[in-house]
Amino acid sequence: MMNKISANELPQPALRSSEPDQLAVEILERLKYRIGKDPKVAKPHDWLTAAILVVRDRITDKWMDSTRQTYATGAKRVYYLSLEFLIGRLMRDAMTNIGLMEEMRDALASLGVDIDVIALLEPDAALGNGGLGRLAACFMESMATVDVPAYGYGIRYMHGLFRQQMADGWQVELPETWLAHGNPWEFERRESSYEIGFGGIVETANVDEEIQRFVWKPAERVIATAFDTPAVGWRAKRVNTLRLWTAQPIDPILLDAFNAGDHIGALRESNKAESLTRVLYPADATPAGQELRLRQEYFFSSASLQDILRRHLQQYPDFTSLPDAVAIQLNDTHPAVSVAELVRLLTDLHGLDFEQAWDITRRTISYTNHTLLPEALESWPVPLFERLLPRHMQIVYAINAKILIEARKQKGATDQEIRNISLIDESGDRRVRMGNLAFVGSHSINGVSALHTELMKETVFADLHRLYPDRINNKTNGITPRRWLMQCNPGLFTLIREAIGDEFMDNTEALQALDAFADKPDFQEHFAAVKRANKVKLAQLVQGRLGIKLDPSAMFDIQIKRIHEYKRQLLNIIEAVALYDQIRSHPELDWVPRVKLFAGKAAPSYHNAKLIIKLANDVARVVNNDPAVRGLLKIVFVPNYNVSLAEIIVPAADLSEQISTAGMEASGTGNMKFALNGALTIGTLDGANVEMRDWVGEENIKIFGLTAEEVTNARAEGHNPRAIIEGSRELSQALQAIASGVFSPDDRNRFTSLVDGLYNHDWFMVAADFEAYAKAQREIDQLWTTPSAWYSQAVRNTARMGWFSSDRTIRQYAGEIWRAG
Ligand code: B1N
Repeated sequence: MMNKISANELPQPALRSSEPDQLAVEILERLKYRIGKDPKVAKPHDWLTAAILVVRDRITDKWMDSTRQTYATGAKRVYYLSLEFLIGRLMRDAMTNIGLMEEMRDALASLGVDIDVIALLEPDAALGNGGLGRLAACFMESMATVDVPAYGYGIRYMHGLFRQQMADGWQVELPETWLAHGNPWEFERRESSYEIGFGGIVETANVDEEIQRFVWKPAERVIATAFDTPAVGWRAKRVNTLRLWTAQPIDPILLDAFNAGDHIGALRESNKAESLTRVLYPADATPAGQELRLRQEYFFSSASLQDILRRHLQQYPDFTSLPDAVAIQLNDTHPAVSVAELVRLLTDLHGLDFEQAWDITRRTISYTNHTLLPEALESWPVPLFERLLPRHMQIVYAINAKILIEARKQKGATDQEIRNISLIDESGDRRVRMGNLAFVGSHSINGVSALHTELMKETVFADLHRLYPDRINNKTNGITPRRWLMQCNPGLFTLIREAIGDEFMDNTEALQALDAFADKPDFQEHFAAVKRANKVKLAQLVQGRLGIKLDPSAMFDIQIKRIHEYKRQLLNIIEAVALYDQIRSHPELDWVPRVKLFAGKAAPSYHNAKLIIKLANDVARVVNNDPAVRGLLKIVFVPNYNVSLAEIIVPAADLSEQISTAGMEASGTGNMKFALNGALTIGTLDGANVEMRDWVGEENIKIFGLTAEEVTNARAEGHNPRAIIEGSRELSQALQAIASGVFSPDDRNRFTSLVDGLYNHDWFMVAADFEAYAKAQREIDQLWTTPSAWYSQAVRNTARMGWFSSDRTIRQYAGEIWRAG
């Protein structure tokens, strides 16, 4: 039997009194003395800031405890270097984790303020593009939860990921201004500032007869200043630090120029420095490629390493202990210049010899690879690298010489192997390969799912793997169950507690106990009711924002993620067009009512991705307004996808679309969020989908399409998409309709190029997988008609996803890579 528990009644850690009365006093105090407002004139935003300050102050007590404890115990510190942290809102997360959610709700209510209303005013911190940035945010929360002393290091972008608007179905990008009302979570640390150089020359100086030192004289310098945000773990066990750097000029104003009347010129330095940290590059899974990006990468790597070394010397006499006291994790190659920078700091500034510095560097640094897409591997033209970072260029050559000599002399590498492992790509214009630099500078190189890790060994890093066979390992991604279950889906959270008790709150794998409820009619009924309530909430949002009415009893079929050809939103849209045809041709059949919901941003320069968004909108307009459809199919593209929107959409999904071309999605993490919240997955054997199938059981997930191996073979054999398309009446009719302008009467050729691409090369195997996908969709329809069968599978998905908690991922990093915590 279920024992009744009221919603969100979470056990609290022992802090100071958390009575709502006491909290209300504190809120008023912050309002008055920190914001300078009388409650009578306070705006909703002021209440939000006051509430956050109260929560932040409570967290700060714990934060100091954590820092003191790390010093006292000499525990190893982990540094997570990432150019992206896709945080979203923090208030609910922080309140839940310190166990103050209900008390703060009551305290605010006693002051006449609705916490749910002010919570919506908190901007999303969107300092990331997609999965890679969100993973970093989940890791920050999990590192604090599993008690690993850790710092996240990144950039405090003034503008995070752009805001997406639709203009006649086309994506339009607008700047995002998350700092417009200030940021009550952060502490500016003026004292933690470092000089960062660019350009200039390298001179040599003789230390004595034998030893020469290199002295880099940069032509430009800026100051990196730290802003710290606390990262609270579950039950506030520990609070870690997210340290984000901002760039400032050394001379804020050139007074001589100003006094001479050159008022714009007087600010040139200032503008140049500030432009360094002004915006996040909006490309996902593709390299940004411009000089400013390399500057950003070096800027935050150097600031972080200087900070790490300074902290180390406060506690230890020298750097021989660095690999035992410090672990530095590079989140993809974006901070890979850290390998050369750490060698530079240890040799040029701290006087170690190259061999010592190299040994310390390699034992301290480790690297996570997040993509195999060949075009996504970062490399920089040698002339650019040399001009911007002349000393680092020398160090890269020195490392390269060491590695290549070792490979040739000790390991008998062939010419081809030498070419492939070299840090310099000589195949065209010479370029510095950041993946190879990160690899050779690390003791551990990990992939983010089992399949991805195996493919790393076989493809991009095949030769390096043969030379260093112990370095590549797997750490399958995870998601924090606090944000992605407890907070975003309170209905399901409460239902689970009533069924199986509280253990899953501290050990997500205890969700397994839910398996026993999967076939119980009354539990299924409750589960379905929770899902329905979440769908009603999403339908209200869609109605409010787009004026489109959704039927909550229809199947909510959802694909939300960055728009990318390899993720194959196009496959989904084409199948929707085919279904639209079928519904009209066969009105006599019992079609399952579906809502197909899309959301996601396209990189502003990614032409085809933007065209796919337009296609989704064009198809939606026609389908949604066709009376012959009788509301059986609704298509919506929800603009401006971000973390907060995901928190509403994910709990409302019946079906999760994870349909990337096999071998191309390194892991995926949205797949995990949906399944944890009781959606069924339709997906390919790609990324972490493979392991999800192993955990939930193949009878509880709908897998279709080519395997990674089959994709590779098909490409090698020169597959023939035209023949496939012509062999499928459904597919060719759908493509004809799109190509001939049925959905774009105002510009009939709008989508010709997209369709031609499928006929002529179809790199992403849309045609090849279409039939299998359409068949899988009809099987899903069939399952939907038997609710007891559907919910039995849905419950089993929730029950068996516990392993995909980022707590598990972080324990594996801590145990197997960092040897920390
Ligand atoms: O990283 C996620 C994975 O779950 C996804 O499968 C993967 O696509 C994503 C350059 C990237 N890989 N590479 C990037 C982001 C920004 C950029 O400028 C590359 N993102 C991923 C977490 O492992």
